Amino acid sequence: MRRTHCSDLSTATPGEPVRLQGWVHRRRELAALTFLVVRDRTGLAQVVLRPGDLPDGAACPPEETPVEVVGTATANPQAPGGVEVTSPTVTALSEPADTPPVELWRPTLSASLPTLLDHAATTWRHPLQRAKWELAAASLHGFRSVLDADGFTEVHSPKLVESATESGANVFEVDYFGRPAYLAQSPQFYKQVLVGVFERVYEVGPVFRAEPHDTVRHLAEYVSLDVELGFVRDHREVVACLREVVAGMVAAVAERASSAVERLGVRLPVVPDELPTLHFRDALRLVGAPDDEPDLAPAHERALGEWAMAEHGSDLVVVEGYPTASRAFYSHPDPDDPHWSRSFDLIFRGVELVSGAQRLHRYEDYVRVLAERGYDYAPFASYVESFRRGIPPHGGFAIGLERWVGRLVEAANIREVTLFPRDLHRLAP
Ligand code: AMO
Repeated sequence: MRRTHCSDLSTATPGEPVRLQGWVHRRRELAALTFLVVRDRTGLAQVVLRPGDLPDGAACPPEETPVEVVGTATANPQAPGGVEVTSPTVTALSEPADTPPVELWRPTLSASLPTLLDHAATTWRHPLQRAKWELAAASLHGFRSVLDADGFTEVHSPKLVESATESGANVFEVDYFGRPAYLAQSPQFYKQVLVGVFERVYEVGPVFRAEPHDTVRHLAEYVSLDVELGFVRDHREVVACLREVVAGMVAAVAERASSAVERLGVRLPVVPDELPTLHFRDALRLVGAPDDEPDLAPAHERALGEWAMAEHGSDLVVVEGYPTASRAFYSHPDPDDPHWSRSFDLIFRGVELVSGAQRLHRYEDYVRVLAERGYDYAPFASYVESFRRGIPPHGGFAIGLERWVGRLVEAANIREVTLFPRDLHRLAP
């Protein structure tokens, strides 16, 4: 007999035999009846046991037991979807040794964040938890679809590398056959040199940051959605690509994760044709920060998010032209005033979601900038040497997946939307 998924039970013909597989979501034992709510990946279904449905002496399986239920589809207006399973044979497929750490059948999870995280393998089963990752999965689909349709090639780059890419301090060092290596902070160098092969590349993968701070928006490992494209005139072309990608992610969430959107009450952002854009200099003025501030603080980003909503009705705002000295060495300076760079950040609901830039593409510029910044050439040699073989003007960006989902659901803490977060204190589960 074919498996019926819980969400399809409502379309079963009354009297039809059905076979469900899932977990016991809730068991309610009344005087004459026992109600089992079975949960599978598609939803919930009600099973009704009457005396005699269980073999003599057998107990009804407790919550979170994986079960197979074979029974009869029966119309009942009070059941979810109007159909329930009656006269069932319930077979436990494995016997949980423990009761769940939190009651997963309750409509909302009332456990503290540490409890949710300590028991993540179980607590992610809750429909509201699962829904968050459904947003992530749909977003990834949208990200890939837009880029696949636009001539990009998906790549995978090494995660064991010989130099830091973003800043010297925040790297995890590992022993690589007796010499030091690092866990990649980003695929930055590889995506740039692969522009020399494929013109347009993207990568979805884990990156590692030895973040010394305990904040609600930093993880020690996160999923980076990296994009790099060749033959660009300036960073504005890169921002235009970013706009399409974000619009595609929102569209995919709306289309593929509509029930998660509904369950979580997600307010999907409207992505304007032209993203509101401010120069860094003007952004500082707008938030009342001193002119010589090298970067935007989280409070500034929050204020810019409020400004974008008040002035443009937009959840998104681009800040471009950060000071060259405060961006990574590979950022392209503004040719009209090299104090500023052709870099940008995208702020989503008051939090930095994306960093990007046009990059340097000439070998001599890399050699000069590394010397100016006092960096040792050797760890960068293989990357920089690639620029001697003809890499076109290019640029790109990276989106932090967990930040994206975090802002979509307006979570207070990035850990709420991360399957198995890694941070200063957490290495398990
Ligand atoms: P950056 O370091 O700004 O840029 O990172 C890009 C985006 O990644 C996310 N992010 C993080 N998410 C969770 N925890 C962290 N510790 C963390 N750090 C960063 C943010 C951020 O905007 N190579 C450049 C990108 C590029 O220019 O293409 C880079 O990695 O959403």
